Amino acid sequence: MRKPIDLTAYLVLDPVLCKPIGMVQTAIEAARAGVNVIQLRAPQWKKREIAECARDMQRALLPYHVPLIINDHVDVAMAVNADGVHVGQDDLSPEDARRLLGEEKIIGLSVSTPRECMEVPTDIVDYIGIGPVWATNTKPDAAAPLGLDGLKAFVEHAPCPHVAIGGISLANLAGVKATGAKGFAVVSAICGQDSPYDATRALIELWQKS
Ligand code: TZP
Repeated sequence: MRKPIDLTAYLVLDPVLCKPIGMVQTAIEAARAGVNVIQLRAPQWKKREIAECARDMQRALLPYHVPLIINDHVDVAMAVNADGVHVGQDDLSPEDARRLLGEEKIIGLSVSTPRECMEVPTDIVDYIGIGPVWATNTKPDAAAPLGLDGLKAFVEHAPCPHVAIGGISLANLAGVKATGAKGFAVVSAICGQDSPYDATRALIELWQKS
């Protein structure tokens, strides 16, 4: 039996948006403010750079006990002994990721269509990322936005723990919570904000009281 994972507030780090203070400092501030999971996503980086950044981040995150998930690259996750990996529909399959990572690591999978949601291998995947809820500049090539009604339908049929992603901000977070979603994942609502700490606190407090 794998350990349950708290997905309430999930930060996805983006190196471009994090430029002002960097990925590691952004992760520290968000962890200090209470995020439950951090994912390192740097599609424009070489794997060596991702691995180096992941190691720096692991050292920095030690006091906070926040799991670090690597986006896409199972080999990098293995090399740095990350807590898990998040894969998309075109990446290495969850089955292969599980074969490589073993039973203890966290595996997340992105889903954007009802079919993808129905076909989630729930014996292998720990959680799904549902989205994009709204179109977002952070991932212009994302699938068609679901909107709140679409998200609600996914949430009602979600076969395993889940987190909503895509265009989520303070302005629409209460609507996301009202769909019954168990957690929210954000990039630009934290990365690149004047104070990632304050931005994270504000999101978590609003989620808790919505
Ligand atoms: N997957 C679906 S949308 C997205 C990812 C990684 C980006 C979300 O970024 P933002 O800035 O929170 O809209």
